[in-house]
Amino acid sequence: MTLSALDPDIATLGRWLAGDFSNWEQAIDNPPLYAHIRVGMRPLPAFDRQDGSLWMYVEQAYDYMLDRPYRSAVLHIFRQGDRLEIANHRLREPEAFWGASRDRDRLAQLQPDGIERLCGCNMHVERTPNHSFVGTVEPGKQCFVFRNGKQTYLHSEFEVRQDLFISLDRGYDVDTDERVWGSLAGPFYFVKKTCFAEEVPA
Ligand code: CYC
Repeated sequence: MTLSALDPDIATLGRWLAGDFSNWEQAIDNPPLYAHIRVGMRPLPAFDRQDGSLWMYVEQAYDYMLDRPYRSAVLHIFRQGDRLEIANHRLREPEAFWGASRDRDRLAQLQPDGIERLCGCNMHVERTPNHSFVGTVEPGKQCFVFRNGKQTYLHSEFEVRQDLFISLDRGYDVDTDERVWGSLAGPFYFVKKTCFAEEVPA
């Protein structure tokens, strides 16, 4: 059985996202405003790729608690007409895979029945003329996150370049639209420290 080739834009986006990122430079420059955070993103070998799409595992952790990430997810990157789209999924047993973005053998154990799609949380993604992709969460304020005792909706935007991932996630109160959580100061700048691009299939 031969696997169909990845969509070329998906392959590029996947290679740029695939890595172990850190905002160390930003955290050192602005200690009170930015914690030192690591983001690990890596393709998932056990997932179907018949349709030109790509599946990746992502975890975000404080650098001093790398094996206890505060968020992990599975991303499904697929084409939607002229743009790309990323469907976010949660893991049914996140703890079982904590740290797996740095352990490919453990990552290979994650199977499609171990995840569940998050509705309202797709990212709409466009390629820019300046060698980057930009994305924002789908319109409608339907990506719900319960945090700090409040029901919030997510606003999220990101930009990715070959070695840089810039992201801004914030949660807003569903009733008052007041900001409840997320960066006060602005986007996080994550620099790629280890590259996993060669794991994205051709
Ligand atoms: C949540 N961040 C989310 C959610 C999305 C993204 C969709 C809501 C769904 C979920 O809980 O998983 C972001 N999804 C993305 C991005 C892409 C994507 C950027 C493109 C690759 O497909 N996020 C950061 C900061 C950090 C942060 C470093 C500090 C503010 O980038 C936090 N994001 C953060 C938190 C949540 C979140 C705390 C809520 C998780 C929860 O409590 O359930």
